[in-house]
Amino acid sequence: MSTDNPLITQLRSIVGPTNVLNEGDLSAWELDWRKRERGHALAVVRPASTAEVASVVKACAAAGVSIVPQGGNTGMVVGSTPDASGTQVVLSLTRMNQVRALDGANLTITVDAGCVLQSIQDACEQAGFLFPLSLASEGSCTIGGNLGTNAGGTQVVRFGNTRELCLGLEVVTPQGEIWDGLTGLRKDNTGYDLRHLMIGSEGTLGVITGATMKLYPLPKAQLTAFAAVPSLDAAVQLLGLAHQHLSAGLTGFEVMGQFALSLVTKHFAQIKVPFQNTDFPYCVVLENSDQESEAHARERFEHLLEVAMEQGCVVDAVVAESITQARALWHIRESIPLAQAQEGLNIKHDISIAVSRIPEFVRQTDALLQAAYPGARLVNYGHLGDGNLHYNVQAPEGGDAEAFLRDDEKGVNGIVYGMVDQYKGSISAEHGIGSLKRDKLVQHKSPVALDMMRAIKRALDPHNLMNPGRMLSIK
Ligand code: FAD
Ligand code: 2HG
Ligand code: ZN
Repeated sequence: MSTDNPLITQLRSIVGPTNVLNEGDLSAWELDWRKRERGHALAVVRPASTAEVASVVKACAAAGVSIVPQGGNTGMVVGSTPDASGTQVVLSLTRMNQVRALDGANLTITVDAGCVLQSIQDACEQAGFLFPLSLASEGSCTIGGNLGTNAGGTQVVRFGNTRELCLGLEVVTPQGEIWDGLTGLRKDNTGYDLRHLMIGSEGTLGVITGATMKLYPLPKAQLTAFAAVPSLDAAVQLLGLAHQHLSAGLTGFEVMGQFALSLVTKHFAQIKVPFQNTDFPYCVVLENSDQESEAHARERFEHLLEVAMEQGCVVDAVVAESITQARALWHIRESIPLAQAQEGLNIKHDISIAVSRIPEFVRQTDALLQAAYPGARLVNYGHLGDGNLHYNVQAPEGGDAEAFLRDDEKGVNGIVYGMVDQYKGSISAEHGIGSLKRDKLVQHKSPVALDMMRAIKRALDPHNLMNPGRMLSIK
């Protein structure tokens, strides 16, 4: 074990020698989830407390060494792994994984930032509460990463993004100071809201070490349906009916194109997908959570589906009869990213457009892509309930990978993002910018907004030591 570097020696004395990794296979921390980029860290440092994080940040700041905060490393935009220079410290929060307090009367839970999302959901459920943030990566992503990216997921239509679920943060600043904002207050108008500045800042403004999050009552019943719809327009019509009939009971509304579903069948033969080999281009997963009873939930849900069938926006549907069946239906939807990874080269677009305009956007953009890249395969699915599409494109089979990845205005990204601009949409609805979309941010965000963002970054992190090169480039 090399001890040449005085910073490494200092870091070892702060977190203990076994929690500073700088030898052997560090791919779990250095390689991003999509395997797009492999970086090289000076060291991976694993503190166990907020005080240790503060000391690590102070030591790195004194040495002029930059820090990459990392949670579960499930991010989609290459934001949590080091660059290739071998000079950055990866600050992994996963040893900070304790629930600090659960306040039932205040409907809040306070947790360490390294808690895995699923462990928070489980702790809340055991105490009789719902923590509604839900993503397919919940078994390994952390709440710090969810806050860092302002993650979305499948329940946003009812509960909002991670931002809407957060009532307080504890943050270590780029200077190594600790800001304790874990108030749990629902009302607090005492100046700029620093919590909202930190949420979605992708590790560029400080290290989130703790969070106070909102809880909800557990629903009495939850029903899930998988419905075949004749078009994307029909899916939007169904969403309107679902809002009308279920109101706040509508907790999930996901759309999936048939090609996306066919990849699940192809790569995971054990998963049974309803309504395949039919003429219907899309399927929808809908979820109804009910605070009254199972019977009440079923009556409302079945009525909604009847009306939708009468109006022709649903052609066929199955309603889960048990929790196991409901999980199986959700599992189909959640398996799409993994099936896409198995299928090979793809370009992801995590976009949002006003829900009402999504069908028109998809018609026009599909046509442009097919004209430019004959045989390109559209893996179109996502959180239709909140207007967030994963409008992904799989390379044509046996096609030229280099031509497919061409990244100018005539390339796949250029075509899609050009249309997103025309529709006044966003190029990143929930995954963030990282390093993968940093140049795209400059092209698609207004210069005024970019100037304000850079001013904030320079004020809080004048030496550009927190996740440099991610989200914004600072000269
Ligand atoms: P990481 O990947 O480790 O980090 C992400 C970013 O946050 C980095 O910029 C990092 O520097 C920063 N960060 C991490 N921890 C901290 C901290 N403590 N303080 C400050 N900054 C920090 N995302 C969605 O929004 N919705 C989805 O539905 C969704 N589904 C997914 C499904 C799959 C199968 C996978 C693999 C990913 C999915 N994601 C989704 C993306 C990813 O899971 C989320 O972005 C998640 O919030 C990242 O959490 P993490 O702990 O893995 O963060
Ligand atoms: C999802 O909703 C994730 O499944 C991943 O946000 C999306 O892989 C993707 O494009
Ligand atoms: Zn998503």
